[in-house]
Amino acid sequence: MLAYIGLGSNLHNPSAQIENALSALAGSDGIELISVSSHYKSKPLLDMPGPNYINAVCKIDTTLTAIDLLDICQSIEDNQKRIRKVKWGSRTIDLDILLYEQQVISSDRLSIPHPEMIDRAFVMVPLYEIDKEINVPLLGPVKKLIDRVNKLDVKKI
Ligand code: A4P
Ligand code: MG
Repeated sequence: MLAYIGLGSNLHNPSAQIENALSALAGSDGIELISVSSHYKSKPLLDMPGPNYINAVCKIDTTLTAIDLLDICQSIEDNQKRIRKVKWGSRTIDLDILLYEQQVISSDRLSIPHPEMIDRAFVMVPLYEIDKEINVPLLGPVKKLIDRVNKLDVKKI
């Protein structure tokens, strides 16, 4: 199954946190890392207090189900000492499953496509960088959706 994962960090050397999480994903059973975007810098959403974020998106090929993939993502977050305090608060690492094939999933633990992805430049710009031909189920081709976000909100680093 092809899946796309968004990575974000704004604490404790964010670029290193992202590289670390990518290595952990690549080293997980049932996951093959296919491609990774550049790193992008942006301000916290809604002008929340805290340092700037670094974000990236990766494409994987996986034999895991979406829920098993979420378990892996959350264990990587835990290993990198992510502490969940405030919704949208600063974090060492956040892994969001953006897309899982063309599946639409809506359960207690999982919403795919990730509900806010299409409004976030820090997701759509790196996603478009690595794959210009994909479709977001129910919402349409990334090629069109990319025009919804302000590309100036993110800076490639
Ligand atoms: N969950 C549901 N669907 C998914 C999915 N597709 N992928 C559930 C991953 N998790 C999913 O997530 C809470 C719960 O969402 C999980 O238990 C899982 O079952 P969380 O990461 O523990 O909590 P959170 O941080 O409060 O929520 P979330 O949704 O990850 O936060 P956001 O909306 O991603 O916002 N600004 C910039 N510039 N860059 C950023 O990356 N990130 C955030 C976090 C805020 N501002 C930002 C950035
Ligand atoms: Mg998350």
